[in-house]
Amino acid sequence: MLKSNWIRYTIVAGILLLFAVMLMLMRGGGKNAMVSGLPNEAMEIARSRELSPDDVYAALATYMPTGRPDEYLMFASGGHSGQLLVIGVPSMRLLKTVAVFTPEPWQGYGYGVMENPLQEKYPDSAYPPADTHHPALSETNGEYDGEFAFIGDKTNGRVAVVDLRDFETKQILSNPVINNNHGAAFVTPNTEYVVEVSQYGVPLGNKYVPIEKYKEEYRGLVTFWKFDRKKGRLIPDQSFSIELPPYWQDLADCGKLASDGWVFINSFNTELATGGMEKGNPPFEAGTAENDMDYMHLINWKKAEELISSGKFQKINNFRVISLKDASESGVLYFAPEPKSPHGVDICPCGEHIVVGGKLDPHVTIFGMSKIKQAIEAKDFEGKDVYGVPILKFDAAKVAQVEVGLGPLHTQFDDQGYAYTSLFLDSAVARWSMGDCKFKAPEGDWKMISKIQTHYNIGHLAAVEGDTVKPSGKMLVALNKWSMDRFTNVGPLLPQNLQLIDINNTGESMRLLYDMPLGVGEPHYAQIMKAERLKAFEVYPEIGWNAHTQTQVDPKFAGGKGTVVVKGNTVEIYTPLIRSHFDPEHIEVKKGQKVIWKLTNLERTRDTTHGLTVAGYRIGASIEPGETVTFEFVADKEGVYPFYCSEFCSALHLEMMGYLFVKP
Ligand code: RUQ
Ligand code: CUA
Repeated sequence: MLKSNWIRYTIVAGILLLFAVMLMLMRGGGKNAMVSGLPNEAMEIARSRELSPDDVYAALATYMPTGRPDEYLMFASGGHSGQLLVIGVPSMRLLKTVAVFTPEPWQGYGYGVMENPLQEKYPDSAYPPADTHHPALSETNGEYDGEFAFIGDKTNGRVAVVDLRDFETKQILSNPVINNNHGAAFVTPNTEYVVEVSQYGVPLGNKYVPIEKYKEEYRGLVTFWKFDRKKGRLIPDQSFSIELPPYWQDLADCGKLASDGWVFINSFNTELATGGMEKGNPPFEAGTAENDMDYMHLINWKKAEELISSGKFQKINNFRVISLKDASESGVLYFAPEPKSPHGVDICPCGEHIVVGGKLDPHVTIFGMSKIKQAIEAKDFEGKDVYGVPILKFDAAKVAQVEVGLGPLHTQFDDQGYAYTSLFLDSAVARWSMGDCKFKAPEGDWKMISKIQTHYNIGHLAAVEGDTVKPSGKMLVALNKWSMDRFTNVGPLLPQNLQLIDINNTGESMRLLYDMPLGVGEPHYAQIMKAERLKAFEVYPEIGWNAHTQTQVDPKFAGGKGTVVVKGNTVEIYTPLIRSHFDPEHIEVKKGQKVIWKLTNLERTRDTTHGLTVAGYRIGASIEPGETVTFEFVADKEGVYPFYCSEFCSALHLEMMGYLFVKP
């Protein structure tokens, strides 16, 4: 064992030497000392740190020299933090926390800046806690286009829009019909719609109905939020929902190519369990797990659009909703039986196969879109559920089942015809081959191939562009719920563990490359995009830029001179910012006056952000090069309040300050 390790060390040392020589050649010479010294030094480090050859391989595969950007970007849910995290892959460096549902002081989000949706929606600063689950990158023809990201908040049934030109949240919408979600957000192949699916059955429209009427009056819901790419906004007036039975709808995926026009949603609790263990009823965990089969919901959203345009909808809280009856009678909604308490549903790259992980079943079940369409055409139903929804025969929709292990949840795909399913109970990733699919593996059969252990309790996994029409393969990240013994103990609340796994070498087993602890909340899902797809601003395009509308506003503020205009009881202040002063530096108002304060960053150099905080007032801003931000507040506390630039922007940054005088 030891001996073979040393043989592998020698190989690694050889590779390092080769690297060094290549580096030297690329640099046209270089310093001989570095080249001849490197392998020995590296060997010494490997020896003294007791690194195995696998460790050295992993280090080489993930290390990013300074100044070299990552090839991929992972957009991960920030879980309870309510935010969206941007992580470089393969280095697993956290690049940004995009403030979405929760205030964020550095970005000045939720601290009085008028130009953001949090301020718009919660002017009283009473922000509800969020629980983000599923980020979705915008797509064009089923590929990520690098323009927008969407993310769902499970707790409150909200969906948000992030513009990837500046990585800022532009819109937050609460579902008007239902107050929780889970299957959100998912996008259709051209981002026509952002899909949001409810989780727990409730009375529609936020009213009280006793639980005894669960079957009659509680419902599930899927909402299709129309996305206007030009405006960068979801448009409620052009959106609609479809009423669903009060089974608990779970994850969803949008069809593409062969299945374009369809959305697939898993469900459990087809038992219609209503819980109440304190009253002697079976608890939810038992009541929802009695049936051997639940129902995958097949939704034809193009048909649904036709119903909407022919006026076949009702309005709930002024939002268009297609009734369950209309949906099941007019070909919008079908069911296909799916094994026991399923969780994830994922569509293969060509759109033909729909993969379901039944969390209480050791198989993934693969359904075929052609078979489903034929069965619907032939009306080959086994019957209807209690709400009148036609149910396809299992065998008429199913293509194959692959036994992958315990607790299969979610599936991703690579470019070689392999699928990867997370196994929660096994704490592992299963790699299996795709059979009769356009993306079929060399094995040519639906077959289990190999497994890799993860640490621990994996939920989602994300492969590079692994849920698009063109997966890239190469790497995947396991998003583990527990980290247990992986890191230094930082108290009973432990970080989650994101593990980077090399899936490049299909001939060999998968390799674990990197553990990234994440201590901000549970990142449920993530998507990994090629970084080259991004077209982010380096600085805002014009001076006087409103980041919320992405337009230049009020060019008069671009002039660069500070002004104060008093109109009755309102004081309007225009403050340009440039290294290293505010203009004006003295702002005098009378107690009780309303202040409208606009600040513009005149800088055109990258990264010259100025900040603003004001003592005593709940104000915080990040004013990026070119940006204009606005505050409106009543100066209701008399006194002398220093305000200062909160970004270390220059050597005289500490001098970049002023006073707000609130006179009696
Ligand atoms: S899910 S519990 Cu995406 Cu597996 Cu939310
Ligand atoms: Cu501007 Cu510090």
